[in-house]
Amino acid sequence: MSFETVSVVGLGYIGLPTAAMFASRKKKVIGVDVNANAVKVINEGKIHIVEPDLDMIVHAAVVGGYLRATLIPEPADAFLIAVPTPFREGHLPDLSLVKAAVLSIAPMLVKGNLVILESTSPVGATEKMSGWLAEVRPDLTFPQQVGSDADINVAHCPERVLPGSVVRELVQNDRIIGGMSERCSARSVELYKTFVLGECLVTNARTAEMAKLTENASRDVGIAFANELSLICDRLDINVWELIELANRHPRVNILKPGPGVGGHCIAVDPWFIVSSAPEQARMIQLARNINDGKPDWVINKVKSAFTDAVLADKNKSAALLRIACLGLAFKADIDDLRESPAMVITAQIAQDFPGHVLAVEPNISKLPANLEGKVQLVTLEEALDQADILVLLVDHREFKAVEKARVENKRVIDTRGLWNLSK
Ligand code: SAJ
Repeated sequence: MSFETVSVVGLGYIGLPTAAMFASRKKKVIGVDVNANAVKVINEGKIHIVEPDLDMIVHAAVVGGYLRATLIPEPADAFLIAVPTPFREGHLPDLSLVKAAVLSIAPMLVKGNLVILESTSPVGATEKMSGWLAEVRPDLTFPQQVGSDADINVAHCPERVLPGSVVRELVQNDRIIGGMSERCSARSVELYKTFVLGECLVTNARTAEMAKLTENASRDVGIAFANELSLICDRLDINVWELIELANRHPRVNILKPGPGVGGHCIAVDPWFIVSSAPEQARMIQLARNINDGKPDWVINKVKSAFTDAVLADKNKSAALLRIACLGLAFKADIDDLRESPAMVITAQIAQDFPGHVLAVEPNISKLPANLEGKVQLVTLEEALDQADILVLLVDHREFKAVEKARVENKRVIDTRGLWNLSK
């Protein structure tokens, strides 16, 4: 049986583009979300998130009648679970949203259905999910019971797309397919081949889970190395950006970039799923997390010293008139996503330490988030360059890259991204 109807549960940064991709290949797609506003917006042919090119694809899919969003699950041939898997107290994985999602589709399941967990998950989560389904549907068989003969096929196929390039990467990236049986994998490959041009690489569910976590932990460890270098170089009076550029000219060295810390919902979260399942063995992965999580405090201390220096240096200017401008609030360049952003953490802390002194520039938003409202002043880049005594460059947005060196040379600059090649 081929897949006529595909249901995607969770219409966020991954679920919505995935739903739109199936719809663009003329599958009937039922998108499910608990957020009534998201459902409404999507059914109007619009999107509730920012991702290049996605608006056009969703619009075409909805207008063409291939994509429909709903609050209540409906029967389908395949169900894809793409809900968040955050961590809770103590950096332990929280699978409650996955559980709620699979229990909501459980009553719809019929023999021949395929259920895929796309959400990044700790090792063993797919088996757990299949166990929850088996508990509430004793009338059906599952792969943990009868392998490839199961009524319901179950797999883990983690998404690996980069926010900002989701539409292209969904199609072009290779896809890891971790079936709970050979048949589960074969059915999943058949489904993804609807739109994936990359290779579908078949493995088991546990390896697929670990592969996704490994990719992000590998990047986190790489960034931690770069962040550690930035602290060492600061101490030794060496320009870390020049250092990395030189070292990277070695044919087998490729050091990532230091920054103000690691943000986003993936790289700063996923390594903890490895740590929680093997805490004694995952020593480097845990240390990398701590190094990256410690970077915002280091930047905040730099700002405090710069402020003290500025007060001491300019006796003619009242300290009350000093302005600190935080450039960038998003978690990375050229996006509007402020969640889990080290730039936000740093700006909020500086605003608390220096009330009345802080300006913020974020070209991708028009309104400050609630926690900064009334505490910092959202200004344009020009205003910040005119008014600020101290510039804290937090995000490598293209607007900031274009700033001429002459505009910033006479200010105290804390350049966490090495954009202006002034900082050590
Ligand atoms: N960062 C640095 N230095 C670097 C690279 C990144 O400080 O050299 C920082 C960024 O500024 C940002 C954070 O790391 O705060 C993460 O940004 P990112 O662009 O590296 O990654 P994400 O979180 O947007 O997306 C990652 C990707 N994973 C990998 O590249 C291994 C993506 O492919 C995954 O699909 C995504 O996580 C996910 O959903 O898991």
